[in-house]
Amino acid sequence: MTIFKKIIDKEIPTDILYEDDFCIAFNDINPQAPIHILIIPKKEIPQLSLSDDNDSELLGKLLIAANKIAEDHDTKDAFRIVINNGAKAGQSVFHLHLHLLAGRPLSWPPG
Ligand code: DGP
Repeated sequence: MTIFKKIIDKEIPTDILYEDDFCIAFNDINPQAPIHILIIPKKEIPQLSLSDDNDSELLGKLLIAANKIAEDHDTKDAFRIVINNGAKAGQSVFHLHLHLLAGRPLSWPPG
């Protein structure tokens, strides 16, 4: 079981910033920007590449949740969504999650 599943199950107390039937969101423990929020599905999908057509609605819901969370944080017009897929791409927790980054200039290309 991943640490994120324990957060979903409320086994590890975490300040939940957003929750609906599909996902929860909370601050990243190691923020890379003034706003760095993780949006995670309640369904256990280890990484994006292991999702399939049955997850289409869920994946859309995650992005719509990101919009709402960005709006709640007054950063609707300037945020970045990142999904690290696989250890070589920087994924360290194997429960699918979106990083929502905002609150500072975000350069491109990313590292
Ligand atoms: P990634 O490297 O893409 O798998 O991102 C995992 C992120 O999860 C990383 O930025 C740090 C964060 N993180 C890991 N463990 C915890 C935790 O227990 N609580 C919170 N809030 N964030 C965590």
